[in-house]
Amino acid sequence: MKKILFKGGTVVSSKGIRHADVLVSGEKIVAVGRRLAADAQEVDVSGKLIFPGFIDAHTHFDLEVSDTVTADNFDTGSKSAVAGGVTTIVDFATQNKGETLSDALNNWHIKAFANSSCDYAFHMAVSDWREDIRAELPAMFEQGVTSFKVYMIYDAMELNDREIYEIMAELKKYGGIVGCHCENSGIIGKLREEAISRGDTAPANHPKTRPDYTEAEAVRRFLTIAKAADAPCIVVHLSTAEGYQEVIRARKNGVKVYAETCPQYLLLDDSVYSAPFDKSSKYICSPPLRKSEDNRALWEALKHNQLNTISTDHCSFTLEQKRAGKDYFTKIPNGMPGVETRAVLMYTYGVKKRRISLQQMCAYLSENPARLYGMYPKKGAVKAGSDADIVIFDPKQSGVISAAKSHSACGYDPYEGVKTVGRIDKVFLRGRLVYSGGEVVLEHSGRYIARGKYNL
Ligand code: DUC
Ligand code: ZN
Ligand code: ZN
Repeated sequence: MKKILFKGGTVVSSKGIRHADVLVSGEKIVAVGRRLAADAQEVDVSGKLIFPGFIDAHTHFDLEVSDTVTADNFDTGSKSAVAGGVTTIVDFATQNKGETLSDALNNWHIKAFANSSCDYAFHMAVSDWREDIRAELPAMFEQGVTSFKVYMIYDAMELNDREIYEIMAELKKYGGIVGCHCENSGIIGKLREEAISRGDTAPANHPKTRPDYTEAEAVRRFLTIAKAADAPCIVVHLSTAEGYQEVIRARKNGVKVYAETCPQYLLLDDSVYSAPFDKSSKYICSPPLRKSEDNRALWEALKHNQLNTISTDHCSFTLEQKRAGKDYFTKIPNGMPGVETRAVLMYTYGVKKRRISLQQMCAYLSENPARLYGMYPKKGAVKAGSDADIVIFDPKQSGVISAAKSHSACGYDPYEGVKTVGRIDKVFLRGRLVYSGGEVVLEHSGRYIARGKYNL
């Protein structure tokens, strides 16, 4: 069995940082400690940080939506992931109306199989709740799908409160957990119609027709449903201070609620939407970018460990695809890339700006998603027995984000020109070097990860 000994690095976990060597044998970490010696290939990592491979628990690769398909499929999306230090993604297998959950899961296995350069798992997005779907749930757990997503808005994927309640109550029986896209569909739908009929068709109308209270109301309603069903739940891509207040309120009322945010809700704001179409359309995502006060409130929440994960909602479309909405903002496909830049952005604008600690960065990007999505300690830890998913991070390097260097098929980067501190130096996936020197050096070695039940 091939052995690798990482010598002289600083190992990061949610509990602390320590100088330690890491010994890997085959696919596993076998020892972490001072002055380890072994008959192994030595990798000098002095001056570098060793993180457990990052997990992005919110990606949309190869998703058909808005009459098109995302620019990134599992091939390009997963290469972009490993270039960002991500060794595991949890993508959303998405049920189309009329399909079974097994259809959706099979479709996602076909999309990912032999195409992914990082390990992958699936949540199941339920879009069509029927009695035969209820009967299928045990089979999902048997196949390692233990978390589910519901949408309160989004064309054909939208469910009503009763359906969401039924899904939550049913999944509770199996130890499942439900994440929700929380936006008020009725109000937003009407505001969009009114904007178009007034002739307000430019991208700037996207955030105006999705005001912060439409997220807060939906968060509150979702958490009320969770309380009624007495079920644990996740608010995904939380974007507003008001929505955050609803999370805190529900926790005080005994609701077991986890919350995810994304770099775009921490670092970007809605001022970008006043730019000309080719610039502003790049930032059209749902929920939209918010105000700098919202950014600040979410950083503060992270500082106090009140949020649980930072994922990306990577859902990329090229500028050509975005131009489908050049006459009507409602036709712009929603989403932006992010899987490649998350870690370095969180290091630069989180850790270096002292908004979060290095340990918190590790928790939000690796350990917490591993626990929340039933993969810990196989994933999310640099510990004896864990998969040897390892990020060697060089804190002394700096860089500038540029689409020209990106591995995504998106063609642009929302953070183009942004200066960063720290660099992903090398990435190991189950003991094999997959990324080094700015290149993906081993393609398509990702495997499906059947997950256990949530445990955070
Ligand atoms: N939001 C987006 O912007 N794109 C895909 C799904 C989502 O929730
Ligand atoms: Zn969503
Ligand atoms: Zn999403």
